Amino acid sequence: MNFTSVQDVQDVAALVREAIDLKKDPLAFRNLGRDKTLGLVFMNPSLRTRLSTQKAASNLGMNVMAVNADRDNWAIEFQDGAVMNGTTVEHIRDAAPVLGSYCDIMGIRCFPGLVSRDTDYSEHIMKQFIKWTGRPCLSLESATLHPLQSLADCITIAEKRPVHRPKVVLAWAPHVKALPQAVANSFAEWMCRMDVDFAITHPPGYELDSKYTGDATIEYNQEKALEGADFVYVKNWSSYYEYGRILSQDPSRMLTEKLLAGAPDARVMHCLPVRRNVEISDEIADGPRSLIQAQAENRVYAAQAVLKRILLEK
Ligand code: SN0
Repeated sequence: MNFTSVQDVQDVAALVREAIDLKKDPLAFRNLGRDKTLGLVFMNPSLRTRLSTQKAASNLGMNVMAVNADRDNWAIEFQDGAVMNGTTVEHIRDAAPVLGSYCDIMGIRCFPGLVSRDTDYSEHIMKQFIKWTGRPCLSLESATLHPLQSLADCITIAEKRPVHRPKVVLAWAPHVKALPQAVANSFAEWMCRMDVDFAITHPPGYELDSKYTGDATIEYNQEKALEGADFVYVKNWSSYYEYGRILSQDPSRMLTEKLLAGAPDARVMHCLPVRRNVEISDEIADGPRSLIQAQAENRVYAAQAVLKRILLEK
């Protein structure tokens, strides 16, 4: 089993329950992963994903090896047939089987280049790791998706959900850099599988691929979208259709208390890292609405539930 998208999960609610059970007793399966090795490859920086996945694996008794492939390793070539007389030093066809021979399960982080939509959305880097390591692979955020984050978000929503069917709003926020669509795509596709009322608000031009957003309501008017929200998920992403471009830096879309006037009970979520006072105000980040730390904590149990399933399958 690979874990690269919600498509790899049959019953989202059951996986969320399994993660919540693990949270109550994290060491209940402390021997399940004994003598198994998890290899983590980071082509990009990480704080939470790296440490929460290591912690999850150690709760299951696994050994973990992690590399910052962007800095520590030989530069990897991903192009088939490349004449390697430039800056790349070894081919994925040579490097990945080595990793596969050392590890039982692999985790891969590979951000998009944000230059070519076709290249990024083909997930050629993740696919080559899957193909050439020959091991079950979990996505630690790929070019287009971040499923472990989304699972942690589903756990957080399940824990904090009100008695009624909650209204969840994914709210685009400004940023200084062009960011991937991965967190937003992924959150959308997981929300479409949860028992929630899901809406997305962003400036025109920031539409995500409808493959991920499904039947979600798209509401450009942010104030209207936020009205009556139970959960507001703040995230920046660059344009999908004008691929990788920043079309707006509208500061009025930074989430503040004022914007939540029509949503008195709203809890605020962000996957971190967050640019304070650009994406959300300090008053929100430090205030009682914030679920940001709860989400980060739940990353451990998201990773643990997924690793447990992969280990039980082998
Ligand atoms: C990444 C993203 O996909 O948006 C990782 C989120 C988990 N975020 C960033 O790269 C933020 C970089 C920055 O400069 O703020």
